[in-house]
Amino acid sequence: PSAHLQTYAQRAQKHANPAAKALLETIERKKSNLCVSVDVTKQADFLRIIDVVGPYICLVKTHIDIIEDFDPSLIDRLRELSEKHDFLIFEDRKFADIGNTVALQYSSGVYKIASWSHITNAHPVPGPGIISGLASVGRPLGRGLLLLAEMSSKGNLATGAYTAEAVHMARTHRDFVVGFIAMRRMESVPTPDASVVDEDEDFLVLTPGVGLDVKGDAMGQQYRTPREVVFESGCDVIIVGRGIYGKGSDAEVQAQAERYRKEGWAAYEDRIST
Ligand code: 5FU
Repeated sequence: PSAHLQTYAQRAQKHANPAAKALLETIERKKSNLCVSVDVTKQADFLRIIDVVGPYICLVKTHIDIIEDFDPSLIDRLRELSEKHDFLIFEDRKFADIGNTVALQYSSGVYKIASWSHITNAHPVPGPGIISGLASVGRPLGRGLLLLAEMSSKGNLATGAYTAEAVHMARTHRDFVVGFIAMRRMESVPTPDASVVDEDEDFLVLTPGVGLDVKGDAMGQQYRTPREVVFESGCDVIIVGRGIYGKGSDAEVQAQAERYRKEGWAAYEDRIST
């Protein structure tokens, strides 16, 4: 059967990439396909929110460059929380330059992303050299890469032939590209070279633009429900930001995390039982 009709545990066994395997195993163990995006600008808020939502998530998504009072000890605290609560880390860096530059951006600078982020992502716009550059740093560390094949925002250009080329690039770099940021499954996307098609293809699909209470924001974000994303569109992980951390008190943030975890998991259970 197609990957999205198998259990996360079954799929974990087929993945050779350590980050993809660990993510699938964590999802199964915690019964959570929820990734929380913690888009706040102060270290203290960042750590407090992650400690509150930690029990309910498989993955935390960061934009480390929005933290105003960043210092390297934040990474130690983040690592401690990831061990305490058993989740992985995804820096949503959206690399988008030539291979040589992204290798430096990934390994070096203030953030040294490759040293702590199990998964990161890249725009395919520069061509396959971006994968080679990131892989030269990330593969020896057991990291995984997601390509942005689609986006959630209104009017985005990642559609049609661009999406198909992104999928093709992933199919030709399976050792490091473990999946996509996309709004639906990508198996049926036609590839320009049929020789790279694998009947057992199993790319992870992580999907932002998830919300239960509102349909969008004032800057083009568009939300769908966990059921639309996981059950109807076959995606693997729901990424929720303001719908969870934007709710005020710790108790309310915790309640929202549990709510999205439950919704996402029920949608998955219904999907694999159909
Ligand atoms: F690749 C993408 C995309 O297509 N849409 C997104 O919204 C990434 N995102 C990220 O997911 C975005 O940068 C935010 O960090 C997060 C969504 O946050 P929200 O508060 O749930 O809208």
